[in-house]
Amino acid sequence: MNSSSRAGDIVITGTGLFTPAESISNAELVASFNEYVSRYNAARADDIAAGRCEALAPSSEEFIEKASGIKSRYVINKSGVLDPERLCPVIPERAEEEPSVQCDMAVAAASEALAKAGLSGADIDAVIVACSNMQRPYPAMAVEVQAAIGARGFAYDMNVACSSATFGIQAAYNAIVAGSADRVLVVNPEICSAHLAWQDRDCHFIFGDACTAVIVERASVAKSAEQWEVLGTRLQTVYSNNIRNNFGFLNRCDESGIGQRDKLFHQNGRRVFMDVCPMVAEQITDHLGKLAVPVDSLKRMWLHQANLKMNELISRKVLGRDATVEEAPIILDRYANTSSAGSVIAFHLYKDDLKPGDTGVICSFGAGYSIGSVVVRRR
Ligand code: CO8
Repeated sequence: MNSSSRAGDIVITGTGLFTPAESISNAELVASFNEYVSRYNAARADDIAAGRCEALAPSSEEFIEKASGIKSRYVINKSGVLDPERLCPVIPERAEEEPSVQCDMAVAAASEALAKAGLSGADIDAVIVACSNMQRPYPAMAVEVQAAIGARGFAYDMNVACSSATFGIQAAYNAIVAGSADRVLVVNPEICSAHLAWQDRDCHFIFGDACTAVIVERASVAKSAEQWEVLGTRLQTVYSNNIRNNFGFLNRCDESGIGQRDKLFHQNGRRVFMDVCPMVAEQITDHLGKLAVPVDSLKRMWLHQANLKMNELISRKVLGRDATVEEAPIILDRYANTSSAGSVIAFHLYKDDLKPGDTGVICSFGAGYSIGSVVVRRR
């Protein structure tokens, strides 16, 4: 391991993406949801007629696409989600000797990132699993991934909801600056389908599953021809209950709360939209200013992928005009919101055409509230 680095010595050299094999279109989603609603209302017809119970309202493809820009989403399991009697993925538990589901996703994404960086697992000396939901509290998923790829050093899990990837990249950057690692793998295995209330029409369309991986390393040891110099990272958190999930290990200590709606993702989506967009635009603008990167030289914004209108508004505020699809690429139309993976999917899929010297920003935002920006320049 080398002594500590200065800013400018740290590069992103590889990215990877695992996309589940199955996907669900809005038409399929709405058909199964509306079947669930018909059955729910029919089973309670007398109570609904007598005003003792409220009828559920159907969902619509038109609303989903207009409100969010989402057309389909990838999921680990489709049949369980679309079964109107279940509306939850079927993901069988595995024996303790088998790799966990999140480890499998992480290794798939990491393998691509390692190959792109010209590295093997043994070259990595720190692994960070950064995502919204861990499938178990311990042993850390990151330690399992570290063993699975044959990495050295240390590993740990961290969670900052949708901002986990950028917070993970800053943690990797800091580890290299401090001299505690040379090459860090950051992976974001998001199984959002397992934390989504598919019975709730306000949010049943929002999320999908995916895993991304990023290799952050000291420039002096990097082997890859493709290098993205990290010009700077910035994080911000402001406490809010507007996006929340109360699932946790204390739930069993109060039986009255077990299985209640608040133990899955819930949000005040409109409030989130209004609160977060200005904060994100201000952070990007201020961060670029501090790094002396003129806004009109910015070639790309790889934004968190939650809502099309949010991204249009944020990029308009930053640029002072509408962004083109090249400047602010969208992947949520086919992936939906994959939490922390979203901005990295955009970076992974839409960076190859940029030239040496071109600058862009990876920016995530979500629950907490949390915002992370990573400004990169192609070498
Ligand atoms: N079909 C038809 N109508 C509907 C539907 C539907 N499916 N859903 C709602 N409606 C109705 C509403 O009832 C409402 O009717 P009315 O006007 O009569 O009251 C009307 O449509 C409008 O509803 P909304 O005001 O809710 O609609 P919006 O235009 O605000 O759109 C969105 C809703 C798309 C949710 C939007 O507000 C949004 O995207 N907000 C931003 C949210 C966001 O980015 N959240 C971040 C969450 S991610 C994160 O950080 C957490 C990580 C955890 C991940 C793991 C979990 C799974």
